[in-house]
Amino acid sequence: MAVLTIATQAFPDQRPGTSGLRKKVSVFQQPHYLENFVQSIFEAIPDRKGKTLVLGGDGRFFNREAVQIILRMAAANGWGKVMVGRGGLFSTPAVSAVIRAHHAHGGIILSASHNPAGPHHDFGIKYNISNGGPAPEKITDAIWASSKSIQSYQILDTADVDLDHDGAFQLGDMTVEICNPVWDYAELMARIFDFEALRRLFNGNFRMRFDAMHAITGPYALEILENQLGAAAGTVVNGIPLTDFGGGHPDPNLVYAKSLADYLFGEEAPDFGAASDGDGDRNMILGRQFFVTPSDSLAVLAANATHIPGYHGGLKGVARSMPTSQAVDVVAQKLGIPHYETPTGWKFFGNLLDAGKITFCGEESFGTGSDHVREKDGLWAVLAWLSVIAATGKSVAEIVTRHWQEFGRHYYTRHDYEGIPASAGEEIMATLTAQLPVLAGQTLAGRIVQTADDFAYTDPIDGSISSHQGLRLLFSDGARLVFRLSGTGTEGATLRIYHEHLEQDAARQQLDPQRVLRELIALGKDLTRIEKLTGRKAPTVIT
Ligand code: VG1
Ligand code: CO
Repeated sequence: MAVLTIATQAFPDQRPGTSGLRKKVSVFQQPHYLENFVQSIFEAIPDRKGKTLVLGGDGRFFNREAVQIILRMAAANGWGKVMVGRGGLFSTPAVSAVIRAHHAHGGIILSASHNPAGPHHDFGIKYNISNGGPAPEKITDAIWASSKSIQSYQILDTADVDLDHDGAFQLGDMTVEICNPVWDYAELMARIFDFEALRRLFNGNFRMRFDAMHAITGPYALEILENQLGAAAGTVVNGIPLTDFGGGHPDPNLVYAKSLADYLFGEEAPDFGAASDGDGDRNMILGRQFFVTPSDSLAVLAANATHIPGYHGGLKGVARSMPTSQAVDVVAQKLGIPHYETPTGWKFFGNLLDAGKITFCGEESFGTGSDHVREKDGLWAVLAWLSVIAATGKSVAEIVTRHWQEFGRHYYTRHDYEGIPASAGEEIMATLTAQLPVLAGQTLAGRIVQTADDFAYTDPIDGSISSHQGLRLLFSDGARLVFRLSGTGTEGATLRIYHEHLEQDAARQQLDPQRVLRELIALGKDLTRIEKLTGRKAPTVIT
C-alpha cells in the first residue's frame, strides 16, 4: 500500500474554537478540507510515531466517511495503532476514558456536540491529548498555524475498512483495533459509583427517564442504566443514534429537550429525568416538577460528594468557568477547599485536574465532571445525582431546596442571541469594552458596579495567559452580569449574556429567576444595544 503525498492549498478558516473546528458539513465536504485539518493536527503532534490514537465520533452525518479518511491518513503519518469505537462511534467522555485506560497518546473526536446534524447542518473535529482532555491553546494554535501554511498531506492509498466488527487488523504499518465503544467507560463508572446501591434504588419504586435525543449516549445509557443497574425497560428514550439526530437539536436544556421537560412537569412525572447532548458530555438534571440549573448541580454534587465511593475521601478543590454561578464557590468555602475560576471551555480545567488541585468542575452550559476523565461527562453527572438520591432518600427538589437554605440561592439565567450578524457581535463587544472604565463605580440596576473588566486568566500551573475571555460587571452585592461571544457556532455570531444574583433569605428562594433578575436582564439589553443593532427584541434561547 503506497503512501500518497497530495498537493493542497491552505484554507483560511481552520482556527479551532472553544471546542475544536466546527463547520457546516458542506464545508467539510470540500475537496481536501478535512484532510488539511487532520494533517495540521498531526503536524502539531511531532512525537506521534508508533503511538496509539483513539478515534470516534457521535455518529452524525459524515462521521463514517471522516473515520475512513482519518484512518488512512493516520497510517500514512506514522501512528502505531488506532483504537476505533465500533461503527466509528465514541462519546466524548468515552474517548477521554479510553485514552487514559490505554495510555494512548491522544484522540480525535468527531462531533459538533449539540449542534444539529445532517447534510445541511454541522460537523466538527477536535484533538485530545494524552491526559484525555481537549488540546490546550498551545496545541490548537500550532494546529491553526499549520493549517495556514499547509501545502500537502499524506494518505495511504487503500480501500475503506470494516468498522462494524470488533477485532484488530493491519492498515499498512499501522494496527487498527475496533472495540466496543461502551466497555471501558462502563467499567470506569462501575469503579466510581456503588452500582449495588443504584440497583437497590431501581428495585424500589424509583422511576426515571433518560432522553438520549437520538445521539451518542443511547448505547451508553442503555447498557449502564437498563442492563447493569436494572432500570425498567423504556427508561432510556430516543436511544438509537441517528445520523441526523432524528432532526432534533440535542442540546439538553428546557428549550431543546422540551418533551422530556414536559414529561417531568406533567401529571405522570417520574422521580428523575435527565438528558445528554450530541456527543454525551453535557447533562440536564430534572426532578419531578423541578429543574436543576447546571451551576446549582455542580454545587449540590460538591456538597454531597462523599456519598459517592469514588470521592469518599472528599474533594481536593473545585473549579467553574467564569460565567458559571458562584454557587460552588460558597460550598468550597464551607468545606475549606480551594476553588478556581477559569475561562469557558473544558480545556482550562485540564492542568488543575492533572496537578491534583481540583476533583470536581463544571460549567453553566450543562457541563459537569470530575478528575475521572478530562472531559465533562453527562452520564457521570446522572449517576452522581442518582447516588445522592439513593444515599439521602430525598427527592431532587428537597435536595436542592435544602441546599439553597444552607448556602443561599444563586438565581441565574443565560440569554443567548443566536445567529446575529458577526459584525454586530463584534461591535457590541468593542463598544462595551470601551465603556468598561466608566462603568465601574456607577449605580446600575439598583446596584453599585464594583469591577468592570475584560476577564483574563493566568493558568496557575503553567503560567499561560488567556485574555479576552468575557466582559464582566461585578456588583458590590455579589451580583454579576457577563457578556461573551460564542466560540462554537457556525453561523454569524451568538451573544451570550449571563445574569446572577445571590438570595440568602429562604423566604425569597422560590421565585421565578426571570423575575428576580429582570433589572439585570434589562441592563444587559441596554448596555449591548442589542435591539437597536440587530432588531432582536428577545433572546433565541433562555437557560
Ligand atoms: C459552549 C459553552 C461552553 C462549552 C462549549 C463546548 O461554548 O458555552 O461552556 O464548554 O460550548 O461544549 P461557547 O464558546 O459557544 O459559549 V460542547 O458540549 O458543545 O463540546
Ligand atoms: Co457536547
